[in-house]
Amino acid sequence: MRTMHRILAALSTGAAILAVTAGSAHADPAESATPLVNPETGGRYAEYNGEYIDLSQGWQGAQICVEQADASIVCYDDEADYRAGEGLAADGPETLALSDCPSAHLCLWDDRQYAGPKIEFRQAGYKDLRDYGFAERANSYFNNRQTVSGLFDHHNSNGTFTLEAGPRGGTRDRHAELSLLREFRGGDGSWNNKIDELLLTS
Ligand SMILES: [Ca+2]
Ligand SMILES: [Ca+2]
Repeated sequence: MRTMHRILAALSTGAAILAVTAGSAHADPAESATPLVNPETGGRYAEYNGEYIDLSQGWQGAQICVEQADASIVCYDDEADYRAGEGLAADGPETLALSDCPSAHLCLWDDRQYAGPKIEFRQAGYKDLRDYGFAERANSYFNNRQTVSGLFDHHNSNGTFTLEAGPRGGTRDRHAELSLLREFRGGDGSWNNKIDELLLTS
């Protein structure tokens, strides 16, 4: 936990962050209709086309995965299925946009400019992206929440890098960035395909 404590200090926005502890946001599996974690891999299960897949072992063709209010994950084949499944209004042909990240969510996209496979988180807490099959994939992000989030790059030769993703409209609002390519990380370059872990604060 020492690394996490340093990260918490680095985020520097006070009690709201310090109140978050690893695992605290998880729903009690006994109260959930869906299994959350594969005990053999630590991977997160997702419901996808009526079956459960372990996201840490690959997305099996899913394009959009969404953390639900009970911390379970649901994945979809495409934008139309996603919008129908999540109760969102149908979108026009211009589907690659910040507006594809709903309010109160932090979204990561595999490609630049909010394109490609996408994962959405809404529950406060740490998210080890390896468990979600999304480590070192993100090239775009949008924190469409009311609180700051942390994006972490752990697995490199220079230790951990931390990028604050401020809430929309705040002083560290990064949502206007076109791509993580433009976000200098220090060390050996940009944040493209580097993020391993998230911290969403409540
Ligand atoms: Ca990528
Ligand atoms: Ca990394």
